[in-house]
This record gives sequence, C-alpha cells and structure tokens, in this order.
Amino acid sequence: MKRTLTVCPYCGVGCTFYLVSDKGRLVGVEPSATHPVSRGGLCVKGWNAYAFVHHPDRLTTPLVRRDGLLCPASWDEALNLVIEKLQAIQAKHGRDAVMFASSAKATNEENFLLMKLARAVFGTNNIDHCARLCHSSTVTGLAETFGSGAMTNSISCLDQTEVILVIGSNTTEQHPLIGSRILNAVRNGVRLIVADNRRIRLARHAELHLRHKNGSDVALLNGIMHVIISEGLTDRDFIAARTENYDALAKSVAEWTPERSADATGLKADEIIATARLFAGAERAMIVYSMGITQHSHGVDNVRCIASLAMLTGNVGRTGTGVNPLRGQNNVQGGCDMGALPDLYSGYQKVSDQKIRDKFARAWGVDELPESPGLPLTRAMDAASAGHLQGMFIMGENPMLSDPDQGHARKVLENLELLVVQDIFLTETAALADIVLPAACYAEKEGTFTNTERRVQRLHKAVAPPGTARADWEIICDLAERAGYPGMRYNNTAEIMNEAAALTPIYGGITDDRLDQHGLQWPCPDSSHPGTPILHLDHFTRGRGRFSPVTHRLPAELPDEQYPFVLTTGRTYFHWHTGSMTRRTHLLHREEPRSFIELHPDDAARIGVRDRDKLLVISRRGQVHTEARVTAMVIPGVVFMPFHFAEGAANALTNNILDPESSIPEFKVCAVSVEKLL
Ligand SMILES: Nc1nc2c(c(=O)[nH]1)N[C@H]1C(S)=C(S)[C@@H](COP(=O)(O)OP(=O)(O)OC[C@H]3O[C@@H](n4cnc5c(=O)[nH]c(N)nc54)[C@H](O)[C@@H]3O)O[C@H]1N2
Ligand SMILES: Nc1nc2c(c(=O)[nH]1)N[C@H]1C(S)=C(S)[C@@H](COP(=O)(O)OP(=O)(O)OC[C@H]3O[C@@H](n4cnc5c(=O)[nH]c(N)nc54)[C@H](O)[C@@H]3O)O[C@H]1N2
Ligand code: SF4
Ligand SMILES: [Mo]
Repeated sequence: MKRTLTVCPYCGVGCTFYLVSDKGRLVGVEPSATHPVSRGGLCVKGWNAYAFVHHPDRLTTPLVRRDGLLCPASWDEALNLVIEKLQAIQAKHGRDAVMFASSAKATNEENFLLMKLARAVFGTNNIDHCARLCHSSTVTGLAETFGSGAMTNSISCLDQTEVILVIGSNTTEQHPLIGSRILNAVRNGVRLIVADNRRIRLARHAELHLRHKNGSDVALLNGIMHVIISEGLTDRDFIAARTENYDALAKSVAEWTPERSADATGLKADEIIATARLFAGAERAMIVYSMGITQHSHGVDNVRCIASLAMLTGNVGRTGTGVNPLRGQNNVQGGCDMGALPDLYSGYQKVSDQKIRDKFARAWGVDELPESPGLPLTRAMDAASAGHLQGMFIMGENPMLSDPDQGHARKVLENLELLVVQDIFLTETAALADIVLPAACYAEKEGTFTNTERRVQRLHKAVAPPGTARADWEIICDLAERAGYPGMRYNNTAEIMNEAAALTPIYGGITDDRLDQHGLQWPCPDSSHPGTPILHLDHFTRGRGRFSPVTHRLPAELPDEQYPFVLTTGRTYFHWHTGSMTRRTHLLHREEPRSFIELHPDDAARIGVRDRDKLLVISRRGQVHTEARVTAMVIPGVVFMPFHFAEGAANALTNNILDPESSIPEFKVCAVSVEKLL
C-alpha cells in the first residue's frame, strides 16, 4: 500500500490527508495528525474523498457533438476544434464574444494558466469563476474597507478569542473542522453569538441566537453599532489611530435605535442590546461569516457593516479577532488570488492599471493585454441572451445546477454557438456541450490549493487518471500551443508557480519546495518570509481602515399573496453543491438521497402538509417537485432548500437579481408558494 499526502478536494478548510492506494487504486483515506487545522480529524466528506475517483462515470475520452450526439473523439480532433471554433467566433463577433469560466476545484497553477490563456492568447478579460456566486461581495466590500478581501485571521485564532459572532454561516455542516473548533472553544469558555434564523447546530451552543428575517442583516448590524456607540463601548484609540470616516458611520447609525432595528429584523430590542454589549465588551472578538451575508442583492453592504463593526470595537489586527469570511470551495481563495476574475490579475492587481498590464505583457511575451474589465460570470448569461457572447469555455463548474434561475441558464447554454466543458464527469452542463474535455481530478495531479486562511498547500499525485483524461493545466497548455502561442510550455506545475510567484507580490516567496507539510500563508513576499497568519497588524492594506456607512435595502423579491413563503437556499453536510462528486459517493448519497424542503410545523399544519409529503414549490421563474421535511430548524414563513439535486433543483426557483456592485445573485431570498401534491 502507498500513502500520498494531499489536500481535501471539498471545502476551504483545507484539511490534508493521505490517500491510501493499492496497485494503482485508491482504497481509503488517513488524516494527517500534524496538520494545524484538521489535527488528525476529517469530516465525512474527507473520509470518503477517495470514493468518486474511480467511479465508472468518470470521463475517459474527449467527446464531440455529431448529429446531435456526444461521441468519443481524439484529443487532436477535440482540441483543434475548440481552437478553431473559438477563433472563428472572435473573428466574427470580436474578442469579447467568448468567456472563460475557471474553477475553484482546480489548482492555483491551473487557474493562473486559464486566466493567462484568456488574456494573453485570446485577448479578453472575460474570465471569472464561482467566487462570483459566493464571496464576490466580500472581495468588493473588504477591498474598499480594509484593502484586502481575504480572511484577516487564522483558524487557530478561534482558540484564542473571547467572543465569536457567527453570522450567516452554518459552520458545523459547511466548514466542519472549523465548526468543531468553535464547539471546542465554547466548551472552553468562549461565548458564542449566532445570527441565523435556522436552528443550526451551533445555535444550540450559543448564548444568543438571533433569528432575524432573511435579508435584514444591515438593519441588525446598524442596530448593534448604534448601541455600541450610544453606550460608549467603542474602541476610541483604534478608531482614531487606524481608521477614517468614523463620523459618517456614527451619523448614519444614529437613527438605528434598537427599537427601529428590532422592527426591521423581527427581533426584540433587548436581543440587539445584549448582542452589542457582549460583542463590544470582549477584549477579543471574532466575526465569522459566509453565504448568509454575501448572497444578497445588498451583499456588499452587509460586508461593509461587518467591517465597520470590527473596526468600531478595535477587533482587527490582533490574535483572536478579525473579519473572517469562510471561503467555500477547496481552492476558491486560490482562484481569486490567481486572477480568475474579470478585473484583476493574480494578487488583485488591476487590469485597468497600465503598469500592471505592461508587466504581465512583458513576462508573457505579448505586445499588449486587454484593458477594459471583462464580464462577471453572472452577467455573461445576460450578455449571451442579448447576443453579445457566443462562446463559453467552462472548466470545472456546473452552472446548469448552480446558477440562479435554471430556466434562463438552460436557454443561454443551449443557444451558445460554442459550449466547451472540461470536467471529470458528464455533468448536467457538460451534457449540453459541443465539446467535452476529460480532466484528471485532485488525486491524479500535482499543484497547490489555497485554503480559507490563505494557506497555500501542495497536492501530490496518488494515482493515474482514467483513460486518456489529462490534468487541467496540461490541457490548457496544449490549447495555447495549438492557438500558436509558444509561451505556455512547462515541464511541471512547480514551473507554473514560479512564474505566478514572480508576477504576484503576495505569492512572491511561494515555491513548491517550501510548502511541504503545512504550506505557507500569504502574503509571503520573498523566499525567506515565513508567511502571514494575521493581516492588517499595524496598518490596513489600504492604509487606514474605512468606515462605509450603508442604508438598509429590502431583498428584491418579498412574499405576497400568491407566493407567501420566503425561500432560502443552501447546503447540507453530506453533499457538495451540484452533487457531481458526492452523489457518486455511496456513503454520502445514502445519507441524503433526495431533494427536500424544510418547512416549519405551524406552516405545515396550516397548509395540511405532513413530514415526507410530496410537494410542488413554485416561484415566478419555475417549479419543482420535492419532499416536505417538517422541522423547527426554520422559522414560520421561511422554507429552506439545498441545491444539490438535479431532480428537484432549487435553482429552478431562485431569483437572478444581482448585487449591483459585486454581481452576486440573491440566492438567499426569493418568494415561493408551496402546495401538497395529491
Ligand atoms: N457539505 C458541504 N460543505 C460546503 C459546501 C457544500 O456544498 N456542501 N459548499 C462550500 C461553499 S462553496 C460555500 S460558499 C460554503 C457555504 O457555507 P455556508 O454559508 O455556511 O452555507 P449555506 O447553507 O449557503 O448558508 C449558511 C446559512 O446562511 C443562513 N442565511 C440565509 N439567509 C440569511 C440572512 O439573510 N442572514 C443571515 N445572517 N443568515 C442567512 C442560512 O440559514 C444558512 O444556515 O460551504 C462550503 N462547504
Ligand atoms: N441556490 C443556490 N445556488 C448556489 C448557491 C446557493 O447557496 N444557493 N451557492 C453558490 C456557490 S457559493 C457556489 S461556490 C456555486 C458552486 O457552483 P459550481 O462550482 O458550479 O458547483 P460544483 O458542483 O462544485 O462544480 C464543480 C465542478 O467541477 C468538477 N471538478 C471537480 N474536480 C475537478 C478538476 O480537478 N478539474 C475539472 N476540470 N473539474 C473538476 C466537478 O465534477 C463539478 O462538476 O454554487 C452557487 N449556487
Ligand atoms: S472539513 Fe472540509 S477540508 Fe476538512 S475534510 Fe471536511 S470537507 Fe474536507
Ligand atoms: Mo461557494
């Protein structure tokens, strides 16, 4: 038996484990006892992360559509066709008629290369990835307030704080090894506040559980800040020494009395006052948040309020404090860091900056690079239906199930002149493609992933890919070569990282040989730098932290007579997003086999529904069949549905309205009706 140390392919916690293989086949997983985050533990997905790798559904050969059917083809034929068609579309409709979707499942090296392919070879900034659907509000909101959109502190800080505010994060199910860290901390005396109207597991251990209305976080946080200011609980020295624009914030929250905040959130004024006192009374307090904050048409405003709350109480730049957006996918931090974003190169360097463009153009041996920012992924769908986008190259994403308003997404994907999908399985999206390219998965390649605490860690190849499947980076290099670009020849992924590091100051000192065992946390500017566990130590990345006051805006779609329930969507412990991997993992699928919707017992009684009844859920966009799960997890008037299931797809219902600044969809609030199927 062989043991190969690598990184979990599921969530941003970034646990490492050994893949155990026997004669070229994976047979199990052993956790790494010394890893600073997982410390010998794994969640159920990690323990089972070997199981999908050898699934018989794995793609083994390229597929090309002939007479309407996807048929096996040679790599030569498939790759030449991709290049020929992309170039033909650009010749006819202009460079920006094609879009590249990168992947938070792929490595840093692969994300770097896809953005290089888009920019240097195809001359377009139309490159983005699922961070758009996820933490784009964080990237925008924290860049403005702090100058850097990443988690400010480290996971180990959870052991060294006094109060943790968890807002809009179902941590024990979605970041399990961070969730268990929080539970341990609470056992050791840390005080916990949970602001999430679902009765998530952490809520049972919280001193205060705020069950405010979906979409009312600005009203809640403004109310909390009002109390902190009016009771004199601010950190005056921190505000004076490290921040700007405090007066504007104070003025704006002055009108947010606890009573007004209570009215807008559905909470009691006392709960808001108690939260303010507990949070501001601590010497060290941490804020942990995730999609409950970001996935709103006012997601950036939510993030601004969170940044303000932390600065108001001096909780930035020290151990056991900070603003901690938990990044979702195993490498979504890395996808952003590597510049798979329409307006930024790697290291958050702006494409609009001539000096930056010149630097990349020189390194890549091209005359010029495109200047205007490209399309965000979520706007690409609308651009395509308006006829501005004809070709899409999607690496490792499944928008047919993960994009809002599935009916709209399907129409767009079906009508593209060219859809190329590079995946490990024939997903719902790949099934619509003109050309499908089979990729190697995490267990079959080398490279690095960056976890939520900015820790860059190495993968190691444990087994060979199935059939003729190839690592994403090898496919991208081959495409570049066939497009006539000679600047993408690498012998291994270490050479790609060297190029990325040379162009990306925050990764400047990251080289493969320094990453073994537990990786390095960026910023790591040079080869002797030990990495950075805590950001903004004595000044913010942008200099002074900026208070950005905001006004409360309601979600775009609220319940009415025809659609009386608020639908909020999210995830479960056992499944991963669109289920491509977890629904092919026997032990996980067995635990959660079917689409369901959580419904409060009072609502269920009122509409005559019992547990496990078959239901029809309808929104203005579509309808789905699903099954009732009658539970006090949710509050009356709110229903919750995971988006893992192709049959009973939550995104047939969701609203395609976007935050104007971050272009994130409002996945967390839309209006639906619920009927019992007879
Ligand atoms: N098992 C598993 N783990 C995962 C994933 C997975 O698919 N499966 N996906 C990964 C990814 S990419 C991500 S982004 C993360 C997401 O991790 P989370 O954000 O923790 O997960 P969600 O279920 O999307 O939503 C979290 C919570 O937001 C709450 N919420 C809804 N609306 C509001 C609101 O208006 N205000 C507040 N305060 N809360 C609200 C919901 O009640 C829910 O409990 O998980 C990662 N981890
Ligand atoms: N209703 C609703 N919708 C949501 C959300 C929500 O909360 N509610 N959350 C949103 C969020 S936060 C996210 S992050 C998105 C996620 O949306 P997606 O990223 O579209 O979802 P995944 O299922 O993770 O897709 C990853 C794909 O990569 C493939 N893959 C795995 N490994 C590799 C590899 O090494 N190479 C290649 N080429 N492919 C690989 C998998 O088979 C899978 O098809 O969903 C969003 N959609
Ligand atoms: S907590 Fe996340 S990284 Fe750790 S084993 Fe579970 S899914 Fe993998
Ligand atoms: Mo995500």
